[in-house]
Amino acid sequence: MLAADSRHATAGITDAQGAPTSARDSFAADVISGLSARHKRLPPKYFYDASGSRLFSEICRTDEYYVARSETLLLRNIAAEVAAGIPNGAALVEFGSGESVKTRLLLDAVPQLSTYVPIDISAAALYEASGRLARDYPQLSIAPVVADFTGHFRLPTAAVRCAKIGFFPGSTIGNFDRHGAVQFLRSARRILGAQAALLVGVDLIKDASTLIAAYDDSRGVTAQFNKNLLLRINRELGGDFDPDAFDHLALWNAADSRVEMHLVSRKDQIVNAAGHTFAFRSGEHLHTENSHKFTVDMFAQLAAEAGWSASKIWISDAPQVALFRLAPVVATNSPQ
Ligand code: AVI
Repeated sequence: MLAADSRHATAGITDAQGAPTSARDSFAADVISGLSARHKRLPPKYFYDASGSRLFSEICRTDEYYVARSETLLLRNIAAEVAAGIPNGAALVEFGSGESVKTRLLLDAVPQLSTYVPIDISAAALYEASGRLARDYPQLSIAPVVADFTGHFRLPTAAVRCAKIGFFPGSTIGNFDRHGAVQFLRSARRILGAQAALLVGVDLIKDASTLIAAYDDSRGVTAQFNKNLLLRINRELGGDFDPDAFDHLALWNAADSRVEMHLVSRKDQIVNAAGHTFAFRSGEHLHTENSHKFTVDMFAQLAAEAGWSASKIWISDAPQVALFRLAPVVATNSPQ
């Protein structure tokens, strides 16, 4: 069933002074500052309009993008073990739930859950997925929250008194920089409370050719996904980008342990967007995404910085990804 207060659980978007801003204004401001910077860049969160989300689902079905496939297989194998550690009446809280596809593996394996709280910025996708889940899991209270899960929001009343299990699959943690990842894990700890656990999907470092192919598939779906950012600027901010005047580039930056995606200008060109004019030199890069990869130790250390310890780590078959179950570190008094 859908929880009674679910339609009200919407967090507003505010600027630094707390004044409400529209999503379009924030997008325009980020495009103007990103394209005016010496090293041009755009935040990857803007990939996910309706076409971008469709393209991302298609990426997950390409032969090369192992991240989603390895994690789904792993989750299927360990679901019963994950379930065993979850108390009766607990709430599952998913950060960035999208279509809640992997969630069903957990919901099927953990009948003792009382509540599911999917959190997503896209209201339409969230309510559609919640409606489908409410039909398929009638015993579960479903309490969706429309919010940017990296910002401030409150959990719905249905979940407040339950023990909470956070769920953050898909290696999305890799799209943050280190500071952003620690901030997110800290805020998840605050939101979930002291009795919580957090299940996080993490992509592991592997050979460069496997990594690069995953972000530059042979059918060109990832290239289309990357260029959709330019088309979105055209659609929503009156831009005149020609996507054919840019090449998609995926590279492995070993020093920073991340796959980077760029769009590379094929010529000197002038582009208009959001009421501003931007000059691109031939060969100039527009940096669109970082996807950080970890060793088990690197991620355990990052989680520790945010007050979590790894209580269990599961690793998939190759190409390897990991699922970490994190538990809050309880502060102990130092010995006298
Ligand atoms: C959503 N995120 C975890 C994906 C990733 O692997 O960084 C986004 C993506 N970008 C290109 N392909 C997939």
